[in-house]
Amino acid sequence: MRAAALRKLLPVAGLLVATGLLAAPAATAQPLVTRVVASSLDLPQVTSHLYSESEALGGVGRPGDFTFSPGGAADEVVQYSYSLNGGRVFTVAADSTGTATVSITPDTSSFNELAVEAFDGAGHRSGKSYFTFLVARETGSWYWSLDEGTGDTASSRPVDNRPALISGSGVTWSPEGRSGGSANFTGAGEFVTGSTVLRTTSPAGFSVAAWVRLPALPDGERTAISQDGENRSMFSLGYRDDLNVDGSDDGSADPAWCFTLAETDSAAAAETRVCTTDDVTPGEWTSLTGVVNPVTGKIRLYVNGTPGIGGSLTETAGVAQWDATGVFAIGRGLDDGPAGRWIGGIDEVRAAPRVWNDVEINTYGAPVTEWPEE
Ligand SMILES: [Ca+2]
Ligand SMILES: [Ca+2]
Repeated sequence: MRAAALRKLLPVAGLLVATGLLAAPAATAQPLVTRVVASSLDLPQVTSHLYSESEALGGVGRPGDFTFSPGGAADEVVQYSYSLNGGRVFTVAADSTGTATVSITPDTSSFNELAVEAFDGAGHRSGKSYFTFLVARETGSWYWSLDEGTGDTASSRPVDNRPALISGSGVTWSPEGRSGGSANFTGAGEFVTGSTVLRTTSPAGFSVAAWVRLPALPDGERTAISQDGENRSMFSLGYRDDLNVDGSDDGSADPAWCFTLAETDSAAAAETRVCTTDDVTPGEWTSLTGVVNPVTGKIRLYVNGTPGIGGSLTETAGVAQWDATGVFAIGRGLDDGPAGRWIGGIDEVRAAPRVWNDVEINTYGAPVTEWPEE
């Protein structure tokens, strides 16, 4: 039946329902293809923790939570139907407040359209709300192999529009690293990009990772990777020896891997941090992965992959509280000037504008397997 013809019939169908000559759809039934009840509910509201109507976020295959709520305060919604991009129609029951949250995985980048309709217990329906959101293409991740071996620039992949240039002194290339070549630092210089890499307050969160090697445990805080604000690194991933991490009452600080977030862009800012004393071994290549997840409200530090493969996971409540609009640095932090310059090796640096899953963390961060000799 053509839509125009259907619309002409709708008032008639509504009259039939009102007079009991035609049954209204049951609350738990699949929504009918033909509209038999005139709209009497307001269009439902649709929000998402991750996806946005104005900014490309997430990615194809990246599930996001979507919350449906009644359009009108008096609407007693018991069920929603929804479909993505005109595909299969699903239903979900509303809770006692008339809201429902579902996980939906976009199947295409750029524009996606979610159609949502509300139903009450009397079989009234709202008509469809359309939530159009933008899904990011998988090009917003950055990788610096540090394989160059010569010159003063580390190029980025998959596109080289965030090359990192050497500044300061004491930065040299090494033909050996975790994979291919790497960079060595003496605590006097670093690599910096020409512009910002991550939007640190993105609702999709972010993941940053580096393979690091400390020939000897250095003094003080040492930052492998960070992103600048005006005065302070918004995050820094690296080594510290100024915190009592092991939880005992010994009162003494411990050598530790840490992922640190500054709560404001000031030199004296309070910090949210996760640290571990696991696998702090001089001379060993070690993978550090820091993850900021705004959906769970937690920050995490993984060392040598997830616990599922023998790695270490430490987490705490925390979110990125401000946008760091400065450069991305490899080999230093920022704290009222360059701070915590690295002394040792860094390799295979990555930055992703989303939360890595366990497979990605382990693909990146699993230690090189050393088979026992027979
Ligand atoms: Ca490398
Ligand atoms: Ca201690």
